[in-house]
Amino acid sequence: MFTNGIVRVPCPRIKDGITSSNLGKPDYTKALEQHSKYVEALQQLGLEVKILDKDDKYPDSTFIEDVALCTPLCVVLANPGAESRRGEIDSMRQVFEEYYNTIEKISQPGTLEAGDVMIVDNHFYIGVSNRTNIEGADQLISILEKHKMTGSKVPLGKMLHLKSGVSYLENNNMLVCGEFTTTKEFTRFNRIKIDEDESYAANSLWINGRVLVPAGYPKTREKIEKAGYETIILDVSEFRKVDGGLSCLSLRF
Ligand code: CIR
Repeated sequence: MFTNGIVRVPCPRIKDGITSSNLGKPDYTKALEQHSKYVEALQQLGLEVKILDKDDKYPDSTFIEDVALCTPLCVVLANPGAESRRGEIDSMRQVFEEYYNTIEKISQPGTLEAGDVMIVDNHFYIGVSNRTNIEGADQLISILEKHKMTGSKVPLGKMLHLKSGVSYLENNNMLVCGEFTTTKEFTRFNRIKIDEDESYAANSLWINGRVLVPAGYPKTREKIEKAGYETIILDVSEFRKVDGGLSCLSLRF
């Protein structure tokens, strides 16, 4: 169960965020509204949420999941592969001092964005992507092993981050989409396959027994409900325009 969450308010420059989509620029007012509803949902799920101020130096800074990996035993500051995001890490050490005795760090030439890391119990699947390189993944595996946890690398083809296409819903259930429907590391799970035309919703988010699902993906919602979960539907259309999904908007621990 998670007790804490950390989010960062979107900044006006979110319109300059990195994107591969052709959905237009985010509407800032709408992004703020959607973000507050997201925070309310986390609170409703029992999390104590720290809300960090917006930081207009970094257009993508609301996607705070990428800057750190929170484990039960330590936090690992990431080193984003996207150079425009590297400075987002700087202010985070101080934030984590309130929560963790042990703060680890991924360093050059290793790069890692925590959107590439999926936690299944004490094991961490690490996507090797355009943002997370082998060196970064190996550094993380060594850190995890030092703290008696384990990690393994999963190759990525097209997706931005590992969790753009796969989400663990606990109880052995995993949402999988696209290239991850055949990934051999995941065959041991009860895989719930997400249709290609709803691939964005593969980034749904389990929190304390319930699952946040993006609005507008009815087939995925139905599959998750059929698997026994109560869902909470959230509109995150403005974040989607800059490739952000539900998990990217918070750190949970
Ligand atoms: C980026 O490209 O870095 C941001 N525009 C979106 C980050 C999304 N984060 C995630 O999937 N964990």
